[in-house]
Amino acid sequence: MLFDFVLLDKLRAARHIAIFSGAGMSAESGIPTFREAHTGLWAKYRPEDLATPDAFLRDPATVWNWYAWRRDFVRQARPNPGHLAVARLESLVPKVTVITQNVDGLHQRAGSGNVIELHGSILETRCFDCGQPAEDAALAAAAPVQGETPPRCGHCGGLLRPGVVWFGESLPSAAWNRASDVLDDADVFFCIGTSSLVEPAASLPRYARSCGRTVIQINPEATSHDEIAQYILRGKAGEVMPELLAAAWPRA
Ligand code: BV8
Ligand code: ZN
Repeated sequence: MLFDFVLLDKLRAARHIAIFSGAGMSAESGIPTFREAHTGLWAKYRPEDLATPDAFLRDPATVWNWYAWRRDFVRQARPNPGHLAVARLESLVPKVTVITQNVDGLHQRAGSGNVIELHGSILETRCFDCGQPAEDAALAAAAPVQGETPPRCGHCGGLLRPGVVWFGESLPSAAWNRASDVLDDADVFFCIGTSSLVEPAASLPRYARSCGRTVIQINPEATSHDEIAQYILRGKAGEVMPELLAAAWPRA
């Protein structure tokens, strides 16, 4: 892939690069995205039937087991060259902040040290009632049999739930505030592997552009963020990101 020389200069001159990522960042790690027909996680289910507090209260076993299945998927997945290139940026630029919508922890496992999880983590579990985090050991011991209700909280007996942000739930205010602060400071704002449909996260690239940041879109498909990106790199994260770093820092 050939890259615009001005873009390469901007990357080399950047003091702070923000990486806003969605499910497409983890697609090449084998984790299904949400909206791709047939393979998408939600091709078979509707989000409102699984990723909401009401869905959980209506059918805790089904929701818990869907997340338990996804958690196993995530645990077996490996960071892909896209995650590794994002992590490598930290050795090439003074500051890198990853703002991810993903709940799989793959940016951290790739070595990124400054990751904001806007939608929580599927690897964390807490009590639906008292919010107390549940330790992994307790979880493993109480792993549900298909169709049984989720494990219970050791503190109040409430049902345990995945540590993710469901639809209709507010994003963690600390995470949202940290992400919003990045918009004021980053020079370059990558938007990688997101369909830009889920709010309020999807507004971040738009805010970045309105704050005068250089916005770079990496996605094999067009999305609404194409309109606000100065650079559109049509391709897969695991292919484009390593090539972009090699072009910008050929001797690094
Ligand atoms: C909230 C965790 C306040 C759970 C997720 C306006 C303002 C505020 C709220 C709303 C609003 N409009 C609507 C809402 C409500 C709702 C919403 O956005 N609904 C949508 C469906 C319209 N938002 C909320 O409820 C949020 N809360 O706003 O709180 C509030 C409080 C009370 C009442 C009302 C409001 C909470 C949203 C968080 C939901 N939780 N995840 C879980 O994982 O199960 S969202 C989940 O879906 C993901 O985390 C992710 O964020 C999103 C999926 O989006 P993407 O990551 O973009 O993935 P997708 O599959 O869609 O796209 C993949 C892309 O990758 C594609 O473009 C594809 O082309 C590309 N791709 C594929 N392969 C590759 C690739 N790219 C690069 N390389 C590749 N190889
Ligand atoms: Zn509890």
